[in-house]
Amino acid sequence: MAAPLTQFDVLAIRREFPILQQEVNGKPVAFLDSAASSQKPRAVIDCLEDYYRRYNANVHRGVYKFSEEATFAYERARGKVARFLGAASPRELVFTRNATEAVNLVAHSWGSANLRPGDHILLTLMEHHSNIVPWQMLAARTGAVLDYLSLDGEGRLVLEELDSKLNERTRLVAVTHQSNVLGTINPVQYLAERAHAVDAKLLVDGAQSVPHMPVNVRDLGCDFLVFSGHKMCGPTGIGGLWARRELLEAMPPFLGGGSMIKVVELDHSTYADVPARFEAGTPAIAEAIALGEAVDFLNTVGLEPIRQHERELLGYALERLGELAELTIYGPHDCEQRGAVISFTLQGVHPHDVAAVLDSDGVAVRAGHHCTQPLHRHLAVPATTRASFYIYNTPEEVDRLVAGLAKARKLFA
Ligand code: C6P
Repeated sequence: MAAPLTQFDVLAIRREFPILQQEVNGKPVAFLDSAASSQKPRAVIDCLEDYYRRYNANVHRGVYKFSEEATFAYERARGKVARFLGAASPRELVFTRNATEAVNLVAHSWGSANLRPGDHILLTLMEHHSNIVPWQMLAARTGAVLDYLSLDGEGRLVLEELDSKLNERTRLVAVTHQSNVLGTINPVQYLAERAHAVDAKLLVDGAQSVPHMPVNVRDLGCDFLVFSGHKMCGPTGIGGLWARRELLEAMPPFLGGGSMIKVVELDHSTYADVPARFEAGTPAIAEAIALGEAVDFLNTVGLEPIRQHERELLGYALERLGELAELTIYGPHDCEQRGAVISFTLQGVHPHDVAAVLDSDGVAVRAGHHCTQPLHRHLAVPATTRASFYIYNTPEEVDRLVAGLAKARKLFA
């Protein structure tokens, strides 16, 4: 029996997503892979089309009508996203291609300018490769040293380790706000306090939190926050870096080229003010504008109701999945400590086979290491199957997930 959801018209929201009106393998699609990339509402799709049909032109260059309109819409989108994150000013928001590019921007620019041999960067075992590999590359360039906070049996950070792993050599703590595998929501405010107590900076990977819960950078107390538009109802190819203004202003450019300069001489250049300094070349104009539209959409529904809806779905899913004896579920048991991402293994069935059986019933999930090989090594499994929920998912879809898993178990038993 499906559990009713309170005060959240999920069916009305679903109708805003054209792709969800389709059938897959003869069944209505149950899209349970929003942690990889979310679906897009009609307003976002229309916004992209409107730009190309009505005022397509480059930004910050032309004085003609299309270009002025495009520039206005692009900068208005920056303002919307900045407000959405609680930034003090739109100038603190740099558009990037995605969260990955934003981490690389910080590693190249801030990292190369501030890290010395022997300095420490503290990560955690649950990080996505995007929040590991750029720091490994930075460590190789600078002689800095990486360290990792470990996890307890429920996939939560072992915070006691901060006493020994945070010290006067620590320059940066880089941590995911919400794990894309375990769902664990990390205590970012506390980590900010602890990092600042040793004069280190805190970078928060908000790829999995910004789409799903209210995120306010000033409340979090972090120094950098990265995110991806495609996971929050926006297009692919657009994301961002929020950084404290004084940090951003002190950072050297990452990529050189057009739009990021003041004056170019033959042998040197001076650079534009932030955020233009970090947006070399023609940006993803339509995508940025449509990300602003996605933010409007999320604000209309409300981030608190979205979190509440997902918490209820998560609770229901954990309860129903708990009925399957052969299933191992990873991550915290308490819904307050996790987001609506559930990774699991089904005894005797390969995670990819589980996903294939679910797909045959129109249920889309992801299988693999989810770009978290160190975490999967820690969990001692090569891969997991992952169901992740968003604004448009229903309890009926949870029921179909559970039925599909029972079917997979039977098929492979
Ligand atoms: N995780 C997933 O299926 P990009 O690719 O730059 O938009 O996002 C990278 C990223 C960074 N941090 C976290 C916590 C993430 O979950 C992701 C993307 C997807 O879990 C694709 S691997």
